Amino acid sequence: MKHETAVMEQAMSLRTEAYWMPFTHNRYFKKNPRSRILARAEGAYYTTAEGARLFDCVSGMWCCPLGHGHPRIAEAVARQVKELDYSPAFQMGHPKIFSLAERIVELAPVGMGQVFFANSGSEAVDTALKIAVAYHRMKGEAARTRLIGRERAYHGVGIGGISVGGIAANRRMFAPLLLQGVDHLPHTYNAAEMAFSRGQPKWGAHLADELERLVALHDASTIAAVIVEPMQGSAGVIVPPPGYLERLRAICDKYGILLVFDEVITGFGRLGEPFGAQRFGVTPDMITFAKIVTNGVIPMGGVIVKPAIHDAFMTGPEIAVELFHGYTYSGHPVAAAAAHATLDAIEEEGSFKRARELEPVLEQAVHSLKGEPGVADIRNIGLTAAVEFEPVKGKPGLRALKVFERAMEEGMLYRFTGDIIAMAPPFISTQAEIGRMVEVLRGAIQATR
Ligand code: PXG
Repeated sequence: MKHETAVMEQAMSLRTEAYWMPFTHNRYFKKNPRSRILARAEGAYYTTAEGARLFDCVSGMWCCPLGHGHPRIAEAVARQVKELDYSPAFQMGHPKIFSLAERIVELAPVGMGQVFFANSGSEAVDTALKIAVAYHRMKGEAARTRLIGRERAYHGVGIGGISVGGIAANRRMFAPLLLQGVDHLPHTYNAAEMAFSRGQPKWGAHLADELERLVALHDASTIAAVIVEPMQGSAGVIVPPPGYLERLRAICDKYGILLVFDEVITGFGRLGEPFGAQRFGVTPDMITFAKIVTNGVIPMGGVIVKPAIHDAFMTGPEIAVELFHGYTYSGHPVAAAAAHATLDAIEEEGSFKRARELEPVLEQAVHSLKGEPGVADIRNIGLTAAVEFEPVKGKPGLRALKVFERAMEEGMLYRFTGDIIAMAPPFISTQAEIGRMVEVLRGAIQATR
């Protein structure tokens, strides 16, 4: 109890000046930080420094679906820190990272072969883009350097990631740094055609044919890779129409272009299957992952590749480094221990099945918000959903911010971006908790109309 009080007191006597917060309205936040300071977490709930209990509607930031303070993961991490806290990542190894790579390949769609480790989604994406360009060069096609992303995509904040990404605010400040030779597919969202769709919207598969247009424009011999999120999470749960990813796959095959799925959000169960690739039945050439792989407890990311990509590098003298890329913390032993424990827990708790079971519960509940004031669209797939509002005139983003703040007073921590509220509840949620998550949202929508 003494410790408990100390945690709370420390949180309440904050000096906020020195900390420059990421992706945050710093000045607004620091005017009244108290209600947004988290002191503790357990299971599907946070406790704020003021002692309020918040249901974790987005599993941290999409990364903690097994719940906070998971004993198995906590023990594995504590044990690992004592056993082997750090091991050099280059030219040395430790057992857990080899076995983890094997486990991740087993979970991945059939046909994947190796894993390259990084520490975040952003690093995973930049790693995948580098591997794509280098792969073609290894194969004697050094002119294949062009990368194709998609509008509204979020691929993290590295230079590569913002270049293939499609969120204007993340790009315009840094325009001179963006990679040359990048093009974008159109996003697949069209409110008139698909508003209030449940799961995959029917309309939009033809938008994949835009890739044919880009190939005609640039010539296939200049294009290295196409990268897409199978489901766009950050943009507010934009779900691919049936046939869309399949067509991207077919066009990439036709022209020898690598297809990368950025599964930082969709990897490890969010869509009820290990990866989005399995959910949608399309196998890419590379998969990036992060977040759920360690249940968010220790940072880890990585890229899963097909053996043909890996093997293309395994030429030249045996004593030469094959890929001049990697991070001090690639395959960190504590992250590896956290990931093993997470995968153990996923197996033991049947987490993917649980996400599949809860999917219709969430779908049913969230679509009941249709008709509430200002609700412009509702989207869902797997254990994730988004509610989009008509913006307040001249003040984009204000509506969702008000709903977010109101709901926090009622014990719900959603994510908001623009005028969208996103939900991605923990796999350990009960049906009643999901019901309440949506009912509190309804109340907040009505109260802030
Ligand atoms: N790719 C995808 C598809 C992502 O969603 C990243 C890369 C970057 O990962 P790192 O670990 O570098 O942040 C992401 C991250 C949100 C939200 O609420 C989404 C992300 C991060 C923070 C918030 O939508 N996605």
